Amino acid sequence: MLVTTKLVAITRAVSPQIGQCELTHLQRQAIDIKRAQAQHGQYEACLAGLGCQLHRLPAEPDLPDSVFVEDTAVVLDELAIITRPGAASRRPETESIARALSPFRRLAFIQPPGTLDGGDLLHIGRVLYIGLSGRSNPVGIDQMRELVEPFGYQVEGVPVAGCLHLKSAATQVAEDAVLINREWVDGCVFRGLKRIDVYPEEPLGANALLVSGMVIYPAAWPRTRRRLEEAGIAVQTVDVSELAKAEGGVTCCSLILKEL
Ligand code: CIR
Repeated sequence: MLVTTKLVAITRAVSPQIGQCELTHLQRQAIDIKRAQAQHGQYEACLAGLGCQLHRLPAEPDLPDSVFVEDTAVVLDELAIITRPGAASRRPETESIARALSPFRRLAFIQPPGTLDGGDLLHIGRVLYIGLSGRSNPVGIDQMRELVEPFGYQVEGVPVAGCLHLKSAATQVAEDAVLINREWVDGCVFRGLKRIDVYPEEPLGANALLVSGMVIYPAAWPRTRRRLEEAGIAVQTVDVSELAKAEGGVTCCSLILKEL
């Protein structure tokens, strides 16, 4: 009998205040809200097309970065960990995410002084690579380790430099492969996995979202896309240029979980 896993994707509508988002490595540029909303809608349609059941949360008008739901939680089969985002302005985003996740998983919480952004967590098999970034601190990583080790996960703290999160620098693009910008993270961290380098002129191209065997990938990085395709990886592109002005990528706009 063929058993297919059902996936749920939690997303949140773009805040009309997204223009006031946190920015670390980018200069502020005007964001066209209508366009950002349309791009977000296409991203959601892409997830639905790949079989995800969408669980769409309403916009949080007072929380500019709240479309980037990935940063607020880490969802494993065994439990969901509600994070404590590194940027104080983003901490109120977690309350509604905890509510949305509670029907699906037992919840645990990162506690002060720990900080952790979901964008720093790369989950491959039984290993959780966690970026030591400007957003996630060693206390947050230690708390994660304590929460997940009883379930047989191994936690590896990974220094990242020059970018926002670990998943700005490396993401999984196949069962045995990562897409990586080695300027921002040491490639040796992923020994044992195939490493596909971003095209040098596309440093922001390492953020890809693997869903049901398909990689959702920004249209902005065609030369890196070609590298993925040459490696035999199926890619579906989305235009997320307005969300990218808020320093968001394709992983950050959803929380994807197995329906158990
Ligand atoms: C922030 O700085 O927190 C937001 N403007 C962007 C967050 C993007 N999150 C992600 O890639 N996981």
